[in-house]
Amino acid sequence: MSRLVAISNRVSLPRKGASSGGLAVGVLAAMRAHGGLWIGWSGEVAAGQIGGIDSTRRDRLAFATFDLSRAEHEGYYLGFSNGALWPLFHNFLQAFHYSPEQYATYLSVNRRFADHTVPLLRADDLVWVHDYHLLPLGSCLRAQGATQRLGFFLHIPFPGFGVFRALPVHRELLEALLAYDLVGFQTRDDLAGFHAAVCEVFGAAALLPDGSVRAAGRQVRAEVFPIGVDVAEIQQASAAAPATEAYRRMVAGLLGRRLIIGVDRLDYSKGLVERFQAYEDFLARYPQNHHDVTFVQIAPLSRTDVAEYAVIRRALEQASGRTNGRFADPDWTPVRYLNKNVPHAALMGYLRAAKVALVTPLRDGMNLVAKEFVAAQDPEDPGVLVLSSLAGAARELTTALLVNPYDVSAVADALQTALWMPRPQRRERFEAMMAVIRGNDIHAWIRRFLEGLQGSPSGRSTAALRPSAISLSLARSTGRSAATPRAPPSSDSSTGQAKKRMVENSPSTDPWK
Ligand code: GDG
Repeated sequence: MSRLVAISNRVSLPRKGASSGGLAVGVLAAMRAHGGLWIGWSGEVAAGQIGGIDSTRRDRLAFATFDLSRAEHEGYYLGFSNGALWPLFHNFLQAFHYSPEQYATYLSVNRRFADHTVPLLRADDLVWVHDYHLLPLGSCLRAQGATQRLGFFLHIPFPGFGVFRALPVHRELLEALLAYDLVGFQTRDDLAGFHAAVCEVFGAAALLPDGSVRAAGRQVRAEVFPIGVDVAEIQQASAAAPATEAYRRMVAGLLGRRLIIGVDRLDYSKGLVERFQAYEDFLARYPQNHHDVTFVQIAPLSRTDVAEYAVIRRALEQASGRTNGRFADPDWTPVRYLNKNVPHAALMGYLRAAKVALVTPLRDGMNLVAKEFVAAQDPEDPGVLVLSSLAGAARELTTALLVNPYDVSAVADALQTALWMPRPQRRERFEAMMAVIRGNDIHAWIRRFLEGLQGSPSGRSTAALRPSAISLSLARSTGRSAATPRAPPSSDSSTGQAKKRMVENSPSTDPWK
């Protein structure tokens, strides 16, 4: 098989016990299965001059990383990616901020990704680009002459056209996606959103009967590839967790009370405020559970530089304080709220120890925690998953207790139902979900996407294409001709000029995106 080149905003170097967020879980699994090269931002913001690319090998995998300048970090990462695309694609228009300057930086950083990538590519590489930070990367790679098969996977939802059109550059970005050979989405809802946008922007004739899109001189396949989890690894880790110190301490701290668990990056899309309200409502309306349950919410901080995240953090501190103030006794703390990163093995053990998982995002591309919770259960005595119908995972895990996360009292009722559900019913629901996540685990996801990409008609004919709107826009923003390939970056670690730095995932500095 061809070499795999994965490109994502942030490269997450494998580290023993390290936390791997949603995207990193998938990319790392693909790298481990196929070998190859992972290219992306180091996670470092350079104070002065930005260097070239840093190459390193870890666990027999190759990584090529580079730093961002402060202006790039602000405009591309905090600004357009996480201040415009993330909220918009999750239907949070109140948090959506658009700035043409940030968009220009987003485009120029995408071009820098291409600058670093093109010199490293081999003729028959399969290139797999991940997520919303890099929507126009395919177009940038093509503009620099890349003829390899290019695939793109969107980990987050694709919005309906009524929302997507609020982005002033929606047409340009949609057209940029056509530079790929294969575009993948988490659910059929996301694919439908993409198709709707294609029909609105390019006309209904652009949508072919098999779901491919033909427009702007390109043809691209578009399909659904729901991401999965490593079921076997989670089963092993969760079963072995009782031997770990972290697990023993957590369980000892429960004093025999039943555990309700939530695990989420601290993000407004995860519905944490509403979840805390639901738990408070549950304690108020079902007092028979007092002293018998503990709700542990693990919520490591993320994107702390984006204003909306500071707001949500304060709201959660208030909500947990209010619930504990209202219901706690000297010998019972109803909510334990941790802004901490828990090691993976212990986390899988916590999931197994829990009687109920509250996975109630207001919007989520998939939500791996829901699948991890199912995989981690003891098949003889499984816990119950309370799952938001607005998470992509709800499309597959249909025997979870599905809830609307905005309906706080309904979530409280579901929690009560889950805690008192008889074992035969729990097993029946669990077995149905297990069959789904086994049949579509992380390995199946990787295999299906890469087979799809390998089978795509190659992008070799692109030389004949007219420059796309995006390459013209890039040219405008940098004063360069769209048709002129850019010289590879001069500084490379192989020449010894690049500054060498070991990059680690710091648990407190956004290991995910
Ligand atoms: C994006 C999309 C999509 C969380 N806390 C800790 C920890 N985690 C791990 C979980 C899980 C991952 O992080 C989170 O994945 P999610 O899927 O829940 O959410 P996002 O990070 O928003 O991921 C999402 C995903 O990409 C994949 O396509 O499902 O919809 O938003 O694996 O276990 N891991 C450790 N300690 C923690 O404290 N070790």
